[in-house]
Amino acid sequence: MTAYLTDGQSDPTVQPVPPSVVEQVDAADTTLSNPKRAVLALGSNLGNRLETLQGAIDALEDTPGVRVKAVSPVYETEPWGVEPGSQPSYFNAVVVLKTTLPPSSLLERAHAVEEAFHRVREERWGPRTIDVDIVAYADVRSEDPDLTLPHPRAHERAFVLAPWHDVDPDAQLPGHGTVTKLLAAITREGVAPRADLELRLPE
Ligand code: A4P
Ligand code: MG
Repeated sequence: MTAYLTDGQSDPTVQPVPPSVVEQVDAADTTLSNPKRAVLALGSNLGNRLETLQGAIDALEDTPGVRVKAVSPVYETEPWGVEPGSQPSYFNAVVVLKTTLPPSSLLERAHAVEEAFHRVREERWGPRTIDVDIVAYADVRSEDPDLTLPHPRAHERAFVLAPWHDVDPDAQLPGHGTVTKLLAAITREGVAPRADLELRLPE
């Protein structure tokens, strides 16, 4: 309290805070104390794939409002959706995050991480230094083409489901059931664990 204000007098320079603003601030506080769980899939098939995956994980951890809670084993996988032999193989991994960012900000951050690793978009499903996809964000469902949740192809991709299952055997893909059940229904052909490689959980 400033010395020249006597008890009972209010400072005439202070504007009352409208109730709508108080509500917004309170809602933001709830978000901060209530981080959401998000699952991201990382894929790289150009350059130093392991180094790039680790760099992307470290960059995610360096994001305010993001904590990387788990990092999966690395899988070497045949490119999906393209002519066999037309692209180098991928390294794929999954990370589990706790985040106070809303889904749209998390996607922006994912794109910023892709740009930091010089990802060039020339063709759909083209080779890339890094792809960062949001597989799931809490139990949010969205049909928005800019951010479809869960990721529209995650349920049929062993290169996403196998590493996710490794770090969270009880995981559920919203709207699709357990990852265990989804994995049992698809082939793991072309999706090989690389036990000789390891990604670090940032400290
Ligand atoms: N977008 C919509 N929903 C999401 C989401 N949940 N997460 C939008 C991330 N992005 C999402 O993505 C295209 C647009 O999708 C973006 O504008 C974004 O707003 P992109 O990363 O620019 O392009 P892309 O990755 O080539 O296209 P797409 O359709 O996302 O491809 P996928 O399905 O991610 O497939 N084979 C192996 N073995 N391993 C791989 O990792 N990855 C792909 C890419 C193909 N084959 C692969 C792998
Ligand atoms: Mg993508």
